[in-house]
Amino acid sequence: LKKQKGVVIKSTGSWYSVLSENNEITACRIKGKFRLDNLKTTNPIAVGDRVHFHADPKLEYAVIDHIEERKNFLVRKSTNLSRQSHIIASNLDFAFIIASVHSPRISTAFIDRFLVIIQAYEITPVIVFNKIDLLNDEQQNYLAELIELYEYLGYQCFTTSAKQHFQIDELKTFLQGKTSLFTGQSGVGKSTLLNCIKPGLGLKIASISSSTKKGKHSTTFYEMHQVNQNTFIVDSPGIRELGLYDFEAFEVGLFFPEIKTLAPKCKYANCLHTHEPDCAVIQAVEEGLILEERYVNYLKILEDFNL
Ligand SMILES: Nc1nc2c(ncn2[C@@H]2O[C@H](COP(=O)(O)OP(=O)(O)O)[C@@H](O)[C@H]2O)c(=O)[nH]1
Ligand SMILES: [Mg+2]
Ligand SMILES: [Zn+2]
Repeated sequence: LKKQKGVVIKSTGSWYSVLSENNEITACRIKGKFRLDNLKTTNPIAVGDRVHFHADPKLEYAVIDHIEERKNFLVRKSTNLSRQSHIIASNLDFAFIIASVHSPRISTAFIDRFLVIIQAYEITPVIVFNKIDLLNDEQQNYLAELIELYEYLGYQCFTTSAKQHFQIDELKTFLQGKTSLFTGQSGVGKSTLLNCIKPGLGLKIASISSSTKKGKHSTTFYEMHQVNQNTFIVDSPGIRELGLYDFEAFEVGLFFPEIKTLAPKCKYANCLHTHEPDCAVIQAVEEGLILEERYVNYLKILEDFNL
C-alpha cells in the first residue's frame, strides 16, 4: 500500500478531501473509530489537519490512518446539547475578523470577544474593516478611532472595499503562504472578499436582506479554499458559533494587552480586576490610561464565566 501525506481541505463528516503535495485531491474515509488526543469532539478530523493516508486497492477511496499533531485548532459548540464541541479548522496562522462600520455596524464588544477567543486558541488575530466605500464622514471618523485603538494595542488592521477592490492586494500579500480563517458577522462581506482574493471561486454572496436574517447557519461543513500552492483560507460562520471558552476566567485578562501589562502590579496575583483592592487595572481605568469601553467589554466577557 502506497502511503501518502496531505492536508484535509474539505470534510462532510464521513468523506474527506485530502490535498497532497503533488496537488492531487483524494477522497478519503476513516476506518473504524479514530480519535485524536482525548478531545470530546464530534468530528475526529477537521479541515487543516495534516494526515497520512493509503489507497486501498479493494476500495474506491483512500483511508486516513494518521493525523499529525495540530499546531492549534478552533472549536465551536456542537449543535446538540451534549458537552461536545466541533473542530472548525486546525493549523491556522491567522484568524481574520471581518468587520464593517457600515451594515452591520461593528462594536468594540464584538471585536474584543473575537480577539479573546482567537488568541486563546493561539492564533494571530487580524482585523479587516470592509465596505469602506460606503462610509459617510461620521462612520469614517469612527473607523479611524477603531484603527487607532487596535493598532495601538498591537493588532494588524486592514481597511478594504471588496466592491472597489481596495487594499485587496495588500491583504493577499499578507496572507500569502499562510492558512487563514475568515470570521465575522453575517453580511460583512467574507464571501465577497474571498471571491476577490481568489477570482473564480464562485462563492455565493448573500443579498443584504437575506444576510441579515438569523438562524440560517445549519451547515456544519467547512471548506478550506486553496488560493495558491501554500495559501489557504477557511470561510467560517460567525461569533455565535465561536463562543466557546476553553480557558479560565483569570486568563481573559491575558488577551487584553493593556490589562496583561498592568496585572503584575495588582496586589493579588489572581486579581480579576473587578473589585479587588489595590488593583492596578481599575486604577488605570480611573486615570483614563485604559479605555473604559475596553474595560467594560472585558467585564462582559468575564460574566460568561458565571463566577
Ligand atoms: N458596498 C460594498 N458592499 C459589499 C462589500 N463587500 C461585500 N458587500 C456586499 O455585502 C453583502 C454581503 O456580502 P457577503 O460576502 O455575502 O457577506 P458574508 O455573509 O460575510 O459572506 C453583499 O450584498 C455584498 O455585495 C464592499 O466592500 N462594499
Ligand atoms: Mg458568506
Ligand atoms: Zn487587578
